[in-house]
Amino acid sequence: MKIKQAKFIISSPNLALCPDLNLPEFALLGRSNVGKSSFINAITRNGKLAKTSNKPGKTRLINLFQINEDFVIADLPGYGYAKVSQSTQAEWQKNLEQYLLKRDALKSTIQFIDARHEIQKNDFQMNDWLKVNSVPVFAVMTKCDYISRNEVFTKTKKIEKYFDCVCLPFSVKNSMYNDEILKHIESLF
Ligand SMILES: Nc1nc2c(ncn2[C@@H]2O[C@H](COP(=O)(O)OP(=O)(O)OP(=O)(O)O)[C@@H](O)[C@H]2O)c(=O)[nH]1
Ligand SMILES: [Mg+2]
Repeated sequence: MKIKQAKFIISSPNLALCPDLNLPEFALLGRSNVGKSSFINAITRNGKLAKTSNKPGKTRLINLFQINEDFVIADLPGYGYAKVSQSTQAEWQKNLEQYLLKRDALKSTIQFIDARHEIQKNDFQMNDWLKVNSVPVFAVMTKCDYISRNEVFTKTKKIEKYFDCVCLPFSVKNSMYNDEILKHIESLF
């Protein structure tokens, strides 16, 4: 698949305010700062589409982006960001769970893991929650520019084993990873 057009649709605080777009949807999950929003900009080759930041906690809402007339990406706030109040965190968790459990168009979640770090406790918790609730997931190991080619191979295999799902490598610095990920997304339409 070639990405010819990518557009921002809406920022929504909850499922009820997400419009029906009648396209397969993929939601990005992962720790704050792992590179979810950067992924959207890299695959669409539009550095300004999704807001990124080197400070965690940039993405606060469910941000929907439409790719061609083919699919939708939902950029979600990252987990593990402690700087918001407990009540804000609880509210967001409720909204997120509702979105993940009830969004009819959702074909799969994509769980992002930083290539530099081991899988963290909250990554496992998120992955377990998805499995328990039968929400489909595959993994993307991002920031692969920080590690060697050998490590890319061994680390993706390790994530596949731990999460029992496909794990594909990615880096915003190297477009050679894009095609495999887009091909996998397309196979899930
Ligand atoms: N070297 C490198 N840096 C990356 C890569 N992907 C993202 N980054 C950097 O990581 C930082 C965080 O990226 P974001 O895309 O804002 O992270 P996020 O997961 O959307 O974060 P939240 O919105 O807080 O959940 C930014 O400084 C990016 O430039 C990558 O593949 N390689
Ligand atoms: Mg973000």
